[in-house]
Amino acid sequence: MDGTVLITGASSGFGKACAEKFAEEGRPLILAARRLDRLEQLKSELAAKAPVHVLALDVRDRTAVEQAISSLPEPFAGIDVLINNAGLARGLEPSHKADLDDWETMIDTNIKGLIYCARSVLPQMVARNQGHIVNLGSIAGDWPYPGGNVYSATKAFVMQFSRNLRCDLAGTRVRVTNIEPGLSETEFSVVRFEGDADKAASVYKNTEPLTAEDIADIIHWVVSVPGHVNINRVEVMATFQTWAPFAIHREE
Ligand code: NDP
Ligand code: 8X3
Repeated sequence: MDGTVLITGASSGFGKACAEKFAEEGRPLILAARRLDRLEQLKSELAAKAPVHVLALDVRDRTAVEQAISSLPEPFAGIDVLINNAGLARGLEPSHKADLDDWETMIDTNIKGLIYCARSVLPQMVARNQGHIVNLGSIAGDWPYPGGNVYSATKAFVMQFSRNLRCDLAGTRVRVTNIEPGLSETEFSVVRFEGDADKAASVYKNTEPLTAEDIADIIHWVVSVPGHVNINRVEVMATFQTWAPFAIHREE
C-alpha cells in the first residue's frame, strides 16, 4: 500500500514524527491540526520528499472534519491510512477536584474527534476495499492510575472502539490497529499541565522515556506488514516504566 496518509495532530509529538517517517516513502501526506503555522513549517521541511496538504482542523468540529475530508484535492483524495492521533490530557487532579471543562475537552477531542475522523474516511476505505485506521490509545486505556480518571476512560473507549471497528469491517481488507504507548516525551505533559514546563519535565526526570520517533517507527511497522496481517493492538512502555502494586490504604 502506498497511498495517502492522513495524520491528525501532526503539529507535534507522535503525529509530527509520523509525518517525517512516512515522508521518507514519498507518500502523499495530509497533515491536520489547529496550529497551521507549525503545519506549514513541517510542509516546507518535507517538501523535497513528499507531496503535503495541510489542514487547519479542530477535530472537535464535526462539520469541519466532514467537509475537509470530503473536499480533498487530488492526489490526496483517496486516504489509505488514517493515523487518528490528535488528542490530549488535561489535568491530573482526583475526580472530586477535577475541572469538568477539562473532562469535556478530553471527551470532545479523544472520543468525539477520533470517531468523526474515522467515520469520515471509512466509507471510501470500504468502497476501495483497502485502508488502515491506526488509533492512538494509551496504556492508560488498560491500566488505571490516580488522576487518570477521564483521560484514561477516553483511551479505554479508543481500545474498545478499535476492536468493534474490526468486527464491523469483517470481510473487507480494511485494517484497524490500536497503538497503546506509555511514558513518551512529547508536548503531552506541557499540555496536561497548562504550559507549566517545569512540572512537565518532572514527569520524565531521571528516566529514559519513549520518544515520538519510537512510536512513529512502530506505527510505520504496523502499516507496512503484509495486507493479510492485522496487528490489533500494540502496548509499549519505556523500559524504565512498569506497573505499580495495588494500592492498599491502611488505617492507623
Ligand atoms: P502532543 O501534545 O505533542 O501532540 C498532540 C497533537 O494533537 C498536537 O499536534 C495537537 O495539535 C493535536 N490536537 C490536540 N487537540 C486537537 C484538536 N482539537 N484538533 C486537532 N488537533 C488537536 O502529544 P502526543 O504526540 O504525545 O499525543 C498524541 C496522541 O498520543 C494523543 O492522542 C495522546 O493522548 C496519545 N498518547 C500520548 C502519550 C504520551 O505519553 N505522550 C502516551 C500514550 C498516548 P494542535 O494543538 O496544533 O491542534
Ligand atoms: C499517556 C500516557 O500514562 O500519562 O497516555 O496516561 S499516561
